Amino acid sequence: MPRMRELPPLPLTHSGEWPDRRAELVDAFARHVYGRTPTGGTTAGVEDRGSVAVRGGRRSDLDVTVTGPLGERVVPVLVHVPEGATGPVPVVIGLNFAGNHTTTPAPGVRIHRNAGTERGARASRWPYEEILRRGYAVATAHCDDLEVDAPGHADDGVRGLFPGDPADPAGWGTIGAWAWGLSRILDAVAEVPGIDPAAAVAIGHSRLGKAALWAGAQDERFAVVVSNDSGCGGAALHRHRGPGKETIAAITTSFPHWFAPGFARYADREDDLPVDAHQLLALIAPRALHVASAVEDAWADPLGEYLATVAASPAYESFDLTGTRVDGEEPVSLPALGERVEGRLSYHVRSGGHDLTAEDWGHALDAADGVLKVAGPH
Ligand code: GTR
Repeated sequence: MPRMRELPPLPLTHSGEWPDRRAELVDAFARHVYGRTPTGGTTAGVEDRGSVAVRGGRRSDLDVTVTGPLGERVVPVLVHVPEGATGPVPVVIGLNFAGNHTTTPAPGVRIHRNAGTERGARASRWPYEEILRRGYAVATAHCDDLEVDAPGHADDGVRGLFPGDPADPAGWGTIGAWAWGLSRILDAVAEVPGIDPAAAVAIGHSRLGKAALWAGAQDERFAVVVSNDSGCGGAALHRHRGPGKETIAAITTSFPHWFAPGFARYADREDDLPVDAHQLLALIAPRALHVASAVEDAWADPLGEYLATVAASPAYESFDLTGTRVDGEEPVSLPALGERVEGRLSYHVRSGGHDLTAEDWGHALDAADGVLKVAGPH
């Protein structure tokens, strides 16, 4: 059996036509995969609940009020800003899985949800001191504060702020809600002194990496997008037949709430899906994109993620930028472990399994350094 069926084409044209082609492709991903993000939502207010000095910077605990036509919701956002910068700094925005208090052992951070997960339990995924040293601010919110990650929460999360028909096959899912939330956090950090909202990086691991890609695809204010082990429904090609990888049948059975209801139609029919991951990656062009894999993370299909970057590269080349494709040839294996394949679209695969590590952050910030004006390291 061939390793991969032919991929749907990139809508490659003269780069001047890209805005129109881009809009059509965003619409195709909305229709078939994530559902349509409604318009009319805003960030209505940002309240600082307390700022303290931390090593290398300042930490602020914000309440961000997001609104839609049916109401509003308050989302706690934890922001770290480096000290001593002479001008506004770039900001990395990413959601976390278990609560803002799990991203740092610092005792002052509010416990809003998941009191059961200890302070600092996920701190290895948020190396704040090093991020600050590199000259970046960083903002995070608990994904459940936007919408709880389980079926049946469409009404009590941010989707509940908008009218919608739950039976609509192209209605948005939880990934769409999280992506919308990333854009609202970008609105909010634009109000934080010392942050440059024109230098924003969307980052996410795994299911939250899917959300970062979809946020970056829709919201061109994100100058850089980082996908970490996002896998199926993220950076991995559905049409790549990787051993032990997650399929559309598996993901829509375990996590039916993540996607547009109509996505499940493509279970065991990946070759019929009108879009594939390389087109999602191309939607970030000509902005910077970094895709990260872990070699033992077969479920996320590292080779399928790498091949997606190669197949997305022509979109970058049409802007005279480089992707990960070399000499127009399709690679058959992964690049060397731990080395970033550099380009405006870049890639790395590291040793180890499914996680967001300091090594991943290092490569991600290297990729961002290439396009943003960064004052660090301090
Ligand atoms: C898995 C899921 C993946 C990935 C992962 C995660 O259970 O099948 O798609 O998102 O969770 O978020 O860690």
